[in-house]
Amino acid sequence: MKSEQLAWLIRRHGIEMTHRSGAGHIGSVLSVADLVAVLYADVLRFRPDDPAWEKRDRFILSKGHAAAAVYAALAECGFFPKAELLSFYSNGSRLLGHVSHEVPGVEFSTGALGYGLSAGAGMALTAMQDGKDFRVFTILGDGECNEGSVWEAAMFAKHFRLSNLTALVDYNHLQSLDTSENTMALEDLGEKWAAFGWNVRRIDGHDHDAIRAALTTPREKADCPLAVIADTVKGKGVSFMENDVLWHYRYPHEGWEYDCAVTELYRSKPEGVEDPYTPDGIADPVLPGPDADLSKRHNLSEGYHPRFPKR
Ligand SMILES: Cc1ncc(C[n+]2csc(CCOP(=O)(O)OP(=O)(O)O)c2C)c(N)n1
Ligand SMILES: [Mg+2]
Repeated sequence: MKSEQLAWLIRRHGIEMTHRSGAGHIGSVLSVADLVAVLYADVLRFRPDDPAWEKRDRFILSKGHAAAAVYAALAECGFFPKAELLSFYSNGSRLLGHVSHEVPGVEFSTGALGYGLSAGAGMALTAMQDGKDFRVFTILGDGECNEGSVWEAAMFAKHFRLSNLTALVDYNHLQSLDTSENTMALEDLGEKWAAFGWNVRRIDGHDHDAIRAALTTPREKADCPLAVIADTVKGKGVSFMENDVLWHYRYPHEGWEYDCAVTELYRSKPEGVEDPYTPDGIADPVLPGPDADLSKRHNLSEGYHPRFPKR
C-alpha cells in the first residue's frame, strides 16, 4: 500500500475509533498520521505473521495517547483483523487507549510521556552490542520534549554512538491544554538536539517524500543518532480540528462534528482506497448550526496560538 493511502486510512480509522468509543486525542492522531504511515509503508522492516521476528525494526510511539494511529497502521498491515479496531478503548479490549504491548506489533507500552526514547535507546544499544542490524525509531510529541528524561536519553544515545536510533518529533506547537510555547517553550528545538550531538533534519511532517528522504538518506555524522523535527499541524486533514487545542481531548460527537469530519476526509480520499465505514460518504451530512463555531467555545482565539498574533 502507498503511504498516502495508509495515512488516509489511519485518519479515517482514527475518526471512527474515537467517535465510537468517546475517546480523545483525535488531534494527536491526525497530527502524526503521515509520519506513522511513511514508517509502516516504506521504512520499517517487519513481518505481520511473525511480530517477534528477530530482525524487525523497532518502533515506539512515545506519545502513546495517539495509540489509535498505531493500531490502525498495524491492522492495515495485517498484524490483527481490522474489525478489532472498533473495540478500541472498550472494556476487555486489548486496544487500550494508550499504546499497549498486548497488541501484536507493539514493542513497548507508552502513555506516560517521556519514556519511549529511553526504551528505544536501550534497544538500539542492545542491537549494537549483539551485532544486530535492526534500527529503532521513536516518535515524540513536542510537549513531551518538556520531560527531562527525553534529554537524558538524548545524551545517552550520543554517548553510545547509537547511529541505529532515530527520534522524530511531531512538532505541532500544541499540548493538551495550551500551546507548547505558553506551557514551556522549547526555543530552538533543532539546536537543542544538535547541541546533544545528534544529526538534525527539519521537514514538513505531512510531506511524504520529505519524511521518506529524512529517514532513508545517509546521515551527515555516521556514528550519531538522528533527530527529525517534523513540522506538523495538530488535527491535520479535518479543517475545523486543525491547530485547535480543543481536539486534544474532544472526540467527534454524533451530528455535524462526525458528519463533517467524515465528509471532509471522504473528499480527500486517494485513488484505490475504500472508506471502510461509509463507503459512499454521508449522503446528507448534518451541518454546523449557528452555535457551532468552535473557535468561540475554547481559548485558542486571537493572540493565543503561535500561528496567530502574540497576546
Ligand atoms: C508523564 C506525563 N505527564 C502528563 C501526561 C498528560 N498528557 C497527555 S497528552 C499530553 C500533551 C502532550 O503533548 P504533545 O507531546 O505535544 O503531543 P501532541 O498530542 O500534541 O501530539 C499530556 C501533558 C502524560 N500522559 N504523561
Ligand atoms: Mg504537540
